[in-house]
Amino acid sequence: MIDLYTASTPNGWKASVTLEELGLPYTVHALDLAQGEQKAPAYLRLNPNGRIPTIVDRAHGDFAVFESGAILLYLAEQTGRLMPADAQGRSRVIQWLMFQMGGVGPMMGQANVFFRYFPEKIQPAIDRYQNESRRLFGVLDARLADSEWLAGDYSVADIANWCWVRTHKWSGVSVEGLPHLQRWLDAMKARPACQRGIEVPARAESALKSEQATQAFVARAQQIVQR
Ligand SMILES: N[C@@H](CCC(=O)N[C@@H](CS)C(=O)NCC(=O)O)C(=O)O
Repeated sequence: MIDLYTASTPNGWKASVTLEELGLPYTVHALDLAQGEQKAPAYLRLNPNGRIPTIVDRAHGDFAVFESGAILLYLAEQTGRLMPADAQGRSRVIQWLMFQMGGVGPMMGQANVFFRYFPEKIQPAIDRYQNESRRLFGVLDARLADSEWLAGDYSVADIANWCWVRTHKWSGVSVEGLPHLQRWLDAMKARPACQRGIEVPARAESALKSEQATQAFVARAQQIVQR
């Protein structure tokens, strides 16, 4: 049995979508990020970075894994699924996973901070992170022009990238003119495990639904960013 400590965010969904794809039983522990539950001493013993997600593998001596990319690799390696076993196939998956961890996630995350959460609108910072996110979308689009999935067969690399790219409107970054990325976004969205995974720990209300919903979401996010 796996314990999953998470919240309704792209990094959290990466873990829950992977667990859903693998059909592994898991217990969800929802953390209230605005209340700072991720900084509680007991949680910091599992995740020294004080962020979500974290898993604890109860079947293997309560082994804790933090960092979403490391969680996806651990689950893939434990099950022998969502990543090939040969060195080159593994490397291909890890390359596109690292592309998300070092590029798509941080750039979209900072686009969110400067476009949505910072009270001051610093236009060069907004432009920098939105443009860089869009450039990375172009890299994904070019890859997906040649390949159905990012790294050969469907893998944790697709899951990691999708959980971020699907939130592109919140970051203010368009996917217009990127037909292969759009095709892949649609294919990912159609997968039942992806649909279930993004409802963990709870179905997230769309922050884009109304001005009121947007403001409420931003207010909570500001509490986290300013902590
Ligand atoms: N590199 C980490 C990033 C995790 C991360 O930034 N998680 C965010 C939610 S998406 C978080 O916990 N934020 C709370 C905070 O900053 O205190 C990972 O991939 O696991």
